[in-house]
Amino acid sequence: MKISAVRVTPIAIKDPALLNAAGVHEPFGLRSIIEVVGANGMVGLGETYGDAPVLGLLTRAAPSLVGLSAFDVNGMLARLKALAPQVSTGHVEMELAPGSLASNLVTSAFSAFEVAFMDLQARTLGIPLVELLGGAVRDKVSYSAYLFYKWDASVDPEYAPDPYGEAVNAAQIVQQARKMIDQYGFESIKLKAGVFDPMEEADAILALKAAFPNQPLRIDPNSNWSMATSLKVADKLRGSLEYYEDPTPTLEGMAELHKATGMPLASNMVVTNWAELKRSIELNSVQILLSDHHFWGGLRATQALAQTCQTFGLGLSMHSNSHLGISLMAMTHLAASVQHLSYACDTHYPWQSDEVLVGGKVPIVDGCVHLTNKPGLGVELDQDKLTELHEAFKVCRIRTRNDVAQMQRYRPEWKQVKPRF
Ligand code: GKR
Ligand code: MG
Repeated sequence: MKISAVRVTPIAIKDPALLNAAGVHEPFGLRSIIEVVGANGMVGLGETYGDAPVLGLLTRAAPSLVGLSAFDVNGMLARLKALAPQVSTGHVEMELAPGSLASNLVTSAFSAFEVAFMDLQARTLGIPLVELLGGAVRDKVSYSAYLFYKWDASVDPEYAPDPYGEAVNAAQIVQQARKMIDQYGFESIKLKAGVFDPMEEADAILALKAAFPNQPLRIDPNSNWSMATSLKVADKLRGSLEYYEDPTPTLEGMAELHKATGMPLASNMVVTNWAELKRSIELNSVQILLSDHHFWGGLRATQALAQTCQTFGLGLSMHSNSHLGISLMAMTHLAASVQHLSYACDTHYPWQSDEVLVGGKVPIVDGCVHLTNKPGLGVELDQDKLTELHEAFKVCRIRTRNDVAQMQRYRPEWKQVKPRF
């Protein structure tokens, strides 16, 4: 079944002032929404980063995919590869924004189109997308609460008010967790760290443990801690963490930390491609790999990644960036198809107030997103919302995510330093 049109629409979605190792989230996150239209009139959906480098490749590639079979993902990859050398990024790259990494461009674009192709294939066959991935081994996928230190929206009129307010200490983090868990029923918790004094951040984990004794806990300072700091935090949190996510930079650093502490280390930062995975296995740097279909090469590549992790005795979980419901459903169909992906995935979704889907936000119930029997990803695009969020993109000053520059608006002396503590 031939593809008759491909549309790529950049959108800007409101994002709160979430703090991380690089700085602070800008008031808008950028996403690209992909529509692949089949000759049968059906439309497959995809979603990925909206940063200029990847958007450039997606937009350039779109017309070249017309006429391909919706089942020919290899043909789609060949066309992307043929175009990629002509795309020059000309942008500063930010490690926390994989959408701006030149090395990931083709893989990111492939992943986004692969989801849309597979959504169209599944809609054409009248089956849920998960069936194209071998079928569901679970009918719902667990997600963890994803807590952030953050500023209140009043810090800058560019931020839209959000229901969570400020969180700059352990008590406010516990409040944030309570609110998020009350609303979504999450059964595990991740704290984004790397912002304040590491011992205070470890205290926040202990406060969460006291408040939610049955919830598995994770802390992720995005490689912002030295070996000495990572060891001190490990001592303090021994027995309190499900896994210790990206405490310290480099594969060598993570291997040394694991050897010294025996703690399970997880990463979406030191293992971001197959070459790094090979090296990580050689060094025993990372025991739990945090996958992300957006830059690991799509849904089927992530299934291969799961198989590889299983073979080498590694655990597999999933991390996220700011995203909407198409990405959430792609993550859900993928995670539902992989037995080995047994940790709760993390999602930024509760932080997003905008949505492009008919009916609004995808429900998260008891911490889970449920699969349905609807064809494809099971969601439909709301064209009015898409237009509205595209208009927001047009007037928005941001073209590539830059949390460092955003922080410098408030603290001109701020620099990205790694590790900071
Ligand atoms: O959105 O600030 C953020 C996160 O830090 C994100 O950029 C990371 O990619 O959530 C991700 C992570 O697990 O490191
Ligand atoms: Mg992480």
